[in-house]
Amino acid sequence: MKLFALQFAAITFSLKLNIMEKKIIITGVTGQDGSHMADFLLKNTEHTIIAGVRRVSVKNHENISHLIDHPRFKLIDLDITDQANTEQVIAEEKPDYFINFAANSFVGVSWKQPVSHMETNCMAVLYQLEAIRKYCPNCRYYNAGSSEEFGDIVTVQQDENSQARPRSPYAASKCSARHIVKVWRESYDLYAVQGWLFNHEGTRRGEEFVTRKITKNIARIFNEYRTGNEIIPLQLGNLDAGRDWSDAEDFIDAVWKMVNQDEPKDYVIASDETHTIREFVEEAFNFAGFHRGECRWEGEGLDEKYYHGEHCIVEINPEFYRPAEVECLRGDSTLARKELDWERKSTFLDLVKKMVDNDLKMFNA
Ligand code: NDP
Ligand code: GDR
Repeated sequence: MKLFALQFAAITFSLKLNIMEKKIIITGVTGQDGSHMADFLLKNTEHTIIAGVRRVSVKNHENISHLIDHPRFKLIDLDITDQANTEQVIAEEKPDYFINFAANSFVGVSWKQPVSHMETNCMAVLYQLEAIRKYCPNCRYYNAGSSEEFGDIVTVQQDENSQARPRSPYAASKCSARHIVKVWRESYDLYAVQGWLFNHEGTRRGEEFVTRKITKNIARIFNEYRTGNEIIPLQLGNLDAGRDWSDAEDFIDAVWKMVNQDEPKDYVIASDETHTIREFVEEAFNFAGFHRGECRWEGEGLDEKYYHGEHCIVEINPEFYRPAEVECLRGDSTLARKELDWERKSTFLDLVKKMVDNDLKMFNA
């Protein structure tokens, strides 16, 4: 009787902490968010991670190399654009959760590859939900939505009721996926959600995204100064676009909370602040020792340049402008803070400093 009571108490405790072992498929683990989610779940739960990766000729496992030998981390082949592959994986694994971070995630290239964006960011979601409906309808499903869906905004802050006004093939694909998630949720009573996550960055951010491009190039320029080599300026596009930036690590538990509510619901996750690319540049150079008082902007439009003393350190290259721009974004995460009891930990300046410090260290390692 005593043993039974002890066992019962242990089970209740496990349920409370959500530490009963479950099977979680995560896609996009080689990328920023998927790798952080795998770290978070291995650290905070007893669940097994089934990490779906597509075959590539040269392995790009930098973000997950520390997890490869973990006993609860299993790599499987999964190309999310392949319906047969998706169905076979879901039928075989019957996961308790499916967290879909895989995507063609670079907005800038989506005008050049619109079909592949639609296939990866939208059709893949349909394949996943259809397979879940057939083989494991109790699986909790998350698809990564985006603030880009709000596009040419009509309100200062964007929340769960803001209109979808996409400005790129990427954003259109995320809006289409959102409709699919909603229809499958309502038609088949699935637990399926798609959060609107605003920009989130960090030391695992891809190098073509503007924040990482800035901090990596600052490390290079810092080194050119140090070694007395020619200073090659960093080339950027639109400096005056505004983004709502956060630290990616702060968003992971918001996603986990989103898939663990009583009822499925979509939330905005954001810092609720806007900063321009220009501000990011100034703060990042400042942290690297190119102090604001020693730097100045000169010129206008495509001729604008940022100088440190006599050295040009930033110039404009029209190649990095987009056919249509999302000029400004600023989230309103009131609902998530209230209902998910979620709070970000890092400020904008914490994020800039963390990225600069990391890249300076990496460059000079
Ligand atoms: P990343 O670009 O860092 O990672 C994308 C991942 O998707 C990579 O692991 C990539 O694998 C994988 N992938 C792409 N195509 C396929 C495919 N056909 N089959 C299997 N895997 C594939 O993105 P983030 O981590 O930054 O973003 C995660 C998700 O969140 C994306 O859906 C993105 O659109 C969305 N999002 C991101 C925001 C951000 O600010 N970071 C904000 C809002 C939404 P591989 O390594 O093989 O290329
Ligand atoms: P975004 O991120 O398009 O917001 O999508 P990105 O960092 O690419 O661009 C942000 C803003 O910076 C301007 N910009 C430049 N951008 C890049 N990449 N390179 C440049 O040289 C440059 N110069 C200026 C852009 O015009 C833009 O206004 C990211 C991705 O993670 C998406 O997957 C995600 O959905 C959204 O954030 C929310």
